[in-house]
Amino acid sequence: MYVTGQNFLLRQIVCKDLNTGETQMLRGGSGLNMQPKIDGDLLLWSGGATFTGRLMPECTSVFIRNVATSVQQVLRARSDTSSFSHPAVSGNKVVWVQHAGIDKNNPEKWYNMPYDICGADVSDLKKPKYFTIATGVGRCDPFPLSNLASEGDIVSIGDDMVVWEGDGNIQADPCFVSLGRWVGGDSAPSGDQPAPDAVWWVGDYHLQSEGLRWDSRTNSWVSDAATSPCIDAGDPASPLLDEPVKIEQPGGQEYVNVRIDMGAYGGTAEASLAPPAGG
Ligand SMILES: [Ca+2]
Repeated sequence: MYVTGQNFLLRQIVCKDLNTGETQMLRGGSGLNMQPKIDGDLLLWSGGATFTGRLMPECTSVFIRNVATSVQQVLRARSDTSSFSHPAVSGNKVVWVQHAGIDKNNPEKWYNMPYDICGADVSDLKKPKYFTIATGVGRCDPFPLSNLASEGDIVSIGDDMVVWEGDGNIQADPCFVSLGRWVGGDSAPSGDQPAPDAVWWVGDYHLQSEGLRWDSRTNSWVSDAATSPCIDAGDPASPLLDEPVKIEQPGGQEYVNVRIDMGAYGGTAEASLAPPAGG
């Protein structure tokens, strides 16, 4: 019989068959097992991390078990830079939340990091067919140990429909004029680190538009070859704030603002304006 004692963070999955009354205790090989989901004979959960007693981040794996055959395996194995959590299952398809590119020793690469929605067809449990459903759709801590109890569902699946919690960001190239980047430096960079003598060149985060885009260098409205999907894509309930309501250009072309923009210049007098509809 399993006894938790005082180590309330040692968790396992308990599985009770309502027909036989039989109860099983299931683990993924280590101290933390949580977020169980079941459909048919397929049971999913996340965990596998050893909790050391300190409130520090831990990455987790996703486990799968066929409760009829007792075949169990790691569906996605955690690493120091990737964590898999919040599984859900429907039929032979499973989904989960994936955090990639994290660093549990660096808070900036742990807290509130973007997550992907991934999944697999597990018709053959030994040969899952993995797929990615959407990338960078929301943000959360991969495994918020400090707040275990309040961790809610993020993704679910029913038949062939997957639903998830997103954060309102749209998944498209925002078409900034230019991105900030490290430039120069005589010595070779190492890994992701810029050369020690490189300098940060501040980007221009105005949104490109085939309509009107404010050019800070010339202090004038210009047109680009592309139009950012972030123009007029802000909160529909928000007022325009300082965005121009309408601009008429010489020649009679009229640019109308229908909604606040997303991005750094949304709500400002330098917000880009979309090209006229149909033109
Ligand atoms: Ca706008």
